[in-house]
Amino acid sequence: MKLGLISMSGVHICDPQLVDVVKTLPGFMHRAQTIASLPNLGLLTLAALTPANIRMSYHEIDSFDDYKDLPDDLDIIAISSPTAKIQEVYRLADHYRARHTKVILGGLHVTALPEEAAQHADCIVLGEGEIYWSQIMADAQHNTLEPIYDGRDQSYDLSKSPIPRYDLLNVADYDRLTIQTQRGCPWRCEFCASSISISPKYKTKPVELVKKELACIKSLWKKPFIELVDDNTFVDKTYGKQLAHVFMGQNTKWFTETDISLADDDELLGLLRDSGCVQVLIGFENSSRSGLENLELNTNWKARQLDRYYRAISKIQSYGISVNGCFILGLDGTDQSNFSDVLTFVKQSQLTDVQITVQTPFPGTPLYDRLLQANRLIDPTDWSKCTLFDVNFIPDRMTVSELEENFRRLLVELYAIDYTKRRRELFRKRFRSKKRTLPG
Ligand code: B12
Repeated sequence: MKLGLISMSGVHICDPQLVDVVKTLPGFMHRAQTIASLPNLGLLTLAALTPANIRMSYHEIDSFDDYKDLPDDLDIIAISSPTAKIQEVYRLADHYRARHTKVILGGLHVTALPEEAAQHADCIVLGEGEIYWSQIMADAQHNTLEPIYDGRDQSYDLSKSPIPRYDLLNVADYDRLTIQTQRGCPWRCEFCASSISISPKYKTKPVELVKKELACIKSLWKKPFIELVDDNTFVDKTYGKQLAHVFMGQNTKWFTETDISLADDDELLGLLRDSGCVQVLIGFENSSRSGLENLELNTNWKARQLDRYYRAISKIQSYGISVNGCFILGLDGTDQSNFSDVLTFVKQSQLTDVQITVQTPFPGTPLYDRLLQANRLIDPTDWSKCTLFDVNFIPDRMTVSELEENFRRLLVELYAIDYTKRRRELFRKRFRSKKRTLPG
């Protein structure tokens, strides 16, 4: 049996005016190109659970049209499915099924909308893929593939995680490689369509396993840059410290995503800097109280942190770890004045890097359900707009075109080449020269 693991990859923006604008912004393009070359860790993980008697290949394509680059003797294909390009995935799936190649679909979008996905697949997999993958492969070999494997009510034990098959990659094609150390998040942000949708429970991978994954990457690439594809790495500070020790002395730079509670732990910050953590990405989400209000559904956590945003950024950066702040524009409770608020916040906080996105109602999120209910989705099934840069909802305090225009303008202001350089130079001058020795 020959299995093709196919990732619909690349980055994607629909709005042609926005595409024209971003082309003129080297800072934006550079970040987009860097992340666009990340591999599909989900598929590499499933590859590691695939029996040795199945011949297997891994492919990244940008759109349906690239199917011509895929081998033409595949018996079965497994495609990964971010929402933005799901229509391309369905076209590819339909194309292969017409040729009697079996199609397996799984991932975040399929888990959110199983009935839709099932129309284009011989088999859909819901929830974390590892739960049923060995069985799916055995069933496929016996020609007894079920139409649905539903792992949504189960939680995969990350201590059983296999080492992803990084060896299937031509590592020279990548700027950085990824490791996942945790799934889920204790916070329940209304918009979040990330790992929480397949892992409602926050859980971490044992650090011994992370160490093995890092060693595997280093056997293929001596001095890699590692991006942890986590949603909130340092919820558990004790775990964070153990993780820092995994990277210590490895001569490896790394980056991850977390929340501002990181600023509360000086020992952890010191360890992170000494272990090569160069940047943390933090979802501040907005700089205005009205925008943050009720965004986090459990305890309104995000709004409650606003007063300490400046102090937290300054503290983290003082350890030589730059902060990449993420902001969402178009949140309920914000009007056009919010664009200049965010710009002022970025300037005054001295954030080194910044990412802005437009509020995006991904299927399966509480945000999607709320906006659908309120009749505020422009096209409830236009999944191609789920890019984080396209507007597919009616904002509550501005028009759609006001949101789009102001967003484009803010992008130009934040990513202007001079301003981007100045932010990074300021950080380098103030913080990067400092050295810190390990405690104890
Ligand atoms: C790395 C990454 C990328 C990489 C690689 C994408 C990839 N396919 O893995 C690149 C740069 C290409 C990318 C692009 C985009 N991304 Co991205 N990306 C991520 C990131 C940071 C990590 C993903 C990851 O590696 N997770 C770890 C693996 C192990 O988990 P997983 O992929 O979910 O896989 C598990 C299950 O879902 C399942 N599974 C997944 N696929 C399959 C397939 C089969 C057949 C089966 C059985 C199971 C299965 O099994 C796996 C193991 O349990 C996430 C955020 C995050 N922290 O998760 C955003 C994220 C996935 N990206 C997102 C978005 C919006 C985009 C873009 C649209 C951005 C843009 N404007 O272009 C594009 C989409 C491009 C496209 N082609 O559609 C959203 C997607 C939300 C959604 N529901 O669709 C996320 C969640 C971030 C967010 N802000 O919400 N991204």
